[in-house]
Amino acid sequence: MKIDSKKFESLLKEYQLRVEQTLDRWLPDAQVNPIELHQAMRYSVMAPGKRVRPILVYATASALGLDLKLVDGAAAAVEIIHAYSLIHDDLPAMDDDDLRRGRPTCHRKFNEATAILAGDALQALAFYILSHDADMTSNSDSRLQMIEKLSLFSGSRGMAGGQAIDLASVGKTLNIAELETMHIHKTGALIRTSIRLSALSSQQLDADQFKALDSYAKYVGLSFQVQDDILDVIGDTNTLGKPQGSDIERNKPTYPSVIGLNASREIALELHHNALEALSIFGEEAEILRYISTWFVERTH
Ligand code: GRG
Repeated sequence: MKIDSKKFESLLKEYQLRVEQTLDRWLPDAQVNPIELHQAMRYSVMAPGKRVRPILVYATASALGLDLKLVDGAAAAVEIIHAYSLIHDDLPAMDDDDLRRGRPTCHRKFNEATAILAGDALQALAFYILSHDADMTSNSDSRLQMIEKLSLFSGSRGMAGGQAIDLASVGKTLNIAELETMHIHKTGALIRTSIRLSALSSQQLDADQFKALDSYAKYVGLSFQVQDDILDVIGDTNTLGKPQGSDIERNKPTYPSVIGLNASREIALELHHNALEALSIFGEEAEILRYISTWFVERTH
């Protein structure tokens, strides 16, 4: 698809709206018992997030010429896993944050027990969607592989593992390789999975195309987090919707704290360059993915 920056903006809006409608369909009604739990799940998922992971699901599907209906379930599942991770990350036992997406965190709005349960229930809901969505691939082997990838990369060998490394690293000095490992797991794993789920929805993808997309996913997964580290230093709380400077305050190792702001910026741009390079076997159809990589390193929130 040939796009310019205006078209890119409108595609982002279209994908955000699309996943929000899908999420609304899958989330239990807030009036159904247990009411407080269902309210908390909706409160966190429907809060205004960027919907980066679903956007990647749809953009990859679009680059592969797939009907977006095929990946609605995958888009909702990755956003729901992300929402659960944010709820748990904000808990007093972890980052103990008061603000998320510009609103009180789930445990502040409700209570700690409800927030824990909302995260648990959301995690289960993501896998329910992947196993039940009738519009997804009719190939049960592909569906099983999607469930396998999401469970593997959100678990201890992916996102949850990265979070464990993150918590253990507070107050420690990490070298750049250790920092990269932490980020690749904590943030990169779910971003990479988002792209893989769309790739698995295609029955026509060859090995080279899969490798190229996975390589792109690896680079943008890391560039997104490097930019996040940069924004913790140069962003502002209102735009970010979460407290600026919280990594510094908590003495968490980040790219700027380990190598400085300028070198971090250079790494983000190098990752962006590598992401574009990875897509070189694709033509115009992957333009949306190229725009997303630019967005990740230029974003202000
Ligand atoms: C608790 C198992 C578990 C994992 C937590 C994702 C995560 C791991 C913690 C969230 C804290 C954090 C800053 C993680 C880095 C990833 C990141 C940049 C999250 C925020 O994602 P955005 O920017 O948020 O996509 P929105 O609100 O736009 O969806």
